[in-house]
Amino acid sequence: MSYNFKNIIARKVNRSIKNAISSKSINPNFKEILKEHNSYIKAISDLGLRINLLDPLEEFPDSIFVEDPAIVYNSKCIILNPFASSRNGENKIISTEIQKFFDEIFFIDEGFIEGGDILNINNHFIIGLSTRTNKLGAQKLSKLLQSFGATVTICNTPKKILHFKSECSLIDDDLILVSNEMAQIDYLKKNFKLIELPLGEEGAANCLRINEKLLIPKGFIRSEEILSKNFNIVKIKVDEISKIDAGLSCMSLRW
Ligand code: CIR
Repeated sequence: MSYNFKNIIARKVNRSIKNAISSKSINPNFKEILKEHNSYIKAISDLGLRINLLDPLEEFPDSIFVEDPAIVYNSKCIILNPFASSRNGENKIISTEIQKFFDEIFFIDEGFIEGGDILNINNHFIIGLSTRTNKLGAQKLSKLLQSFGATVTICNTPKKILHFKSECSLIDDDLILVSNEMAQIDYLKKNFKLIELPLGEEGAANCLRINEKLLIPKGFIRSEEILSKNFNIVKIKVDEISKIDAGLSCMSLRW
């Protein structure tokens, strides 16, 4: 299952995170981010997963979002190619840091593609074209994943959404949690069961299913009510992290 995990890689928080990319032009507070990151790591550790923490990278303000420069599929690691110029370089560094965890490492070095645009559902992948992921990057990754036996569909990410997964998450075998805007995507409507969250609670659609638990961002009362009916939820505060357009999935690589 795409949500059964034993390990994560995360990166310790860098002080330069105050200069991370923010569509709202907000400089987040280092100490607040640190608190939120610590609770995130603790929550995942409490679930019994092994936590592999990489050193902070001061020269890359957004580098705690390790989901973007790499993905893991069937114990293989694929190093991606981030589009954001202040992030392009995280991929090279992480590729050397993670060698000890994987037998095989592959590279996408043509086109641009970030992990936030890749949704894995068992042996299937949805890649969302976005301002960070272009056709060439998506096609190159598609070809590689297909050579591993996976199937891939390339979709468009709605215009105002940063990454495909900013507003959707796999929360059960064929069940995807979506915001209202993501719920309009024909491919998702036709092929999956969807739970659509109420307008105004888009941020809650970036959840993280890990084994029997569903990590959800704190503060989305109506989403919490909906999800707690069928899921064993764990609430995690991400108020400061969300100021730099990030959420629960971005802060780890899982396998
Ligand atoms: C960025 O703009 O790249 C970061 N501030 C946020 C990255 C969020 N990553 C993700 O959703 N996978």
